[in-house]
Amino acid sequence: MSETIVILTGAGISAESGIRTFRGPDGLWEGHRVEDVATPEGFEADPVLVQRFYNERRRALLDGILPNAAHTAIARLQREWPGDVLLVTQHIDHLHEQGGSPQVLHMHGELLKARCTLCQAVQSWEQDLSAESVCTTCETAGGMRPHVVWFGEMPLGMGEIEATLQRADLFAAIGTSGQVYPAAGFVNAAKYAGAKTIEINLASTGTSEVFDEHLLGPASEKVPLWVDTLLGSRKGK
Ligand code: BV8
Repeated sequence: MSETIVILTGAGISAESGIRTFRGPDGLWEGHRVEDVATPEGFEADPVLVQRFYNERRRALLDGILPNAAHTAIARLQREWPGDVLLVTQHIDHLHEQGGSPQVLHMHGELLKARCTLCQAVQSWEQDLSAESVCTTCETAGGMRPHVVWFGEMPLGMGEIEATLQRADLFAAIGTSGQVYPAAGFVNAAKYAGAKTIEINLASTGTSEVFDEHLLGPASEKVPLWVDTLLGSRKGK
């Protein structure tokens, strides 16, 4: 029976595509901590500010940002690995899909989707969002928000993630600082299930000591090497 792999990616996988990470040197947005803007309270208090935070990121994402070699290498692993591969991303961009991934679980939602708080419909959305935006399902304005999981909100797909971690043989965390939960706890669940664990990152993180292995360097360089090694090891079997 082929091994099950769970991959968790974070903002670091898209850094070389030109998308700023959250906690790097430039990790603030207009002087705001993301934890203050990306919250239901923040949206309640200043919806125009929070919509602007996402409108600017959505516009930037749609303005020529392309996947990098890390995204395309993960897509190759998903296509060629004989066992199950569950790709979970904390990031809200669509670069895994653009890089060819056949499956992506966006546990923190998606920048290119909007949700109507009046009828709960989730819809693709590439324009700016505002209080005037009209839901394509209930055709009502005033209830549209980014389909993004804010701090204090329940991440998406947790049932599938937890069930797959329990049968994982290999867990890889790529480009994440391991500071946001529950994602940061996935490595412990994987280890508990007996999985081998690897961290691929530019630098060590707060959870580095939990991992069995580390690949230190840029994702666009290290992830293709890691995938080649994994697939090469299969060829011999
Ligand atoms: C929840 C969407 C419960 C929005 C995001 C105290 C202790 C423990 C937990 C908590 C606590 N207080 C509050 C909590 C819970 C909270 C939390 O974890 N807070 C943190 C700040 C302490 N978590 C939550 O609220 C979560 N929900 O717990 O719900 C619940 C239960 C029942 C019912 C209801 C609720 C929800 C969290 C989701 C928040 N939303 N994103 C948006 O994007 O605007 S999180 C946000 O951070 C992004 O998704 C981002 O991806 C994510 C994690 O950050 P990283 O991806 O790791 O990015 P970061 O910049 O930090 O790091 C980048 C890494 O890449 C670095 O390590 C760097 O070295 C590396 N890197 C850089 N360049 C490269 C590279 N690596 C390789 N190559 C490179 N080139």
